[in-house]
Amino acid sequence: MLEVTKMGPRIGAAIRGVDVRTLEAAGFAPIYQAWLDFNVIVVKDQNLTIPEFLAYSRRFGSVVPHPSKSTRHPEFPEITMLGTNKFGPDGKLNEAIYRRGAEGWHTDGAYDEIPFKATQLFALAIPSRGGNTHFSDMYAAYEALPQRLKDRLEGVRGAFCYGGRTKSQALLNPEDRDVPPAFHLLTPRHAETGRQSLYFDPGKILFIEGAAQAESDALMDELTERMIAPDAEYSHTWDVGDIVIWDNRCSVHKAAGDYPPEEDRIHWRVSIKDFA
Ligand SMILES: O=C(O)CCC(=O)C(=O)O
Ligand SMILES: [Fe+2]
Repeated sequence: MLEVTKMGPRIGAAIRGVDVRTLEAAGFAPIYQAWLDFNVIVVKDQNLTIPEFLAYSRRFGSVVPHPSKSTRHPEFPEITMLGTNKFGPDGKLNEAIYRRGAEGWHTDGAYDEIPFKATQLFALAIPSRGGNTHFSDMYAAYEALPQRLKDRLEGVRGAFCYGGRTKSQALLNPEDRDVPPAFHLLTPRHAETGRQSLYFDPGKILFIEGAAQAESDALMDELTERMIAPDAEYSHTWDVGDIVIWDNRCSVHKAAGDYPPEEDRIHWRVSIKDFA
């Protein structure tokens, strides 16, 4: 029997009692609904091969390769490896791998014309301490904005690119750097729930369309301050065998980046877009 347990005050739910390898369509429907309702869901106690993880991921949408080619699995380009090859040949810790996703709150794929609707991770190795993933609800962030900001941002788009204003693109191959920005509404309505959220990523946004530079900068600073609303967070403490999927349309996340670097923390990761 599928059991759904709420985890954070607003977002995050754990699902037990399923084996995602043998799910019928009728068994998947409540999982998809729980994901829309809770924004981030954790399916516990799974034991998967890569093809099984990909097959399950494809129930949520099209699985697309991530632009960071150097971290793709050599046989399965749709799989990004997190936490492998952390040490270089000289034995030095590669910070771009160790701290991947830990530089700040973000939403995955905002640099794309059509960003990833979801990101899903499967945990293969988890350190003895640290290494959580933090999530925060962007519906709550929108609701908590002062009316003045809601009015100012209605129908307004931001320009986003990989690396944003700092231009850090360490995980990209040279030929994949410096692509033109993508434009997205800053307070969109979710295509499936119809709820309005804040869509913002301080590490990827370049400017706010139609605003003079000083106002654009001030708005970006204010949104950075306000994007984490009270009680909007869920911090996931991983177990091996967890599948976690989050909705990039209405949440932000960051890796804690605080685990002992000599220990393994390894995930398979997929990026998911809407069905083509
Ligand atoms: O490793 C994590 O906890 C999350 C990393 C991240 O930001 C991502 O996979 O998109
Ligand atoms: Fe991320």
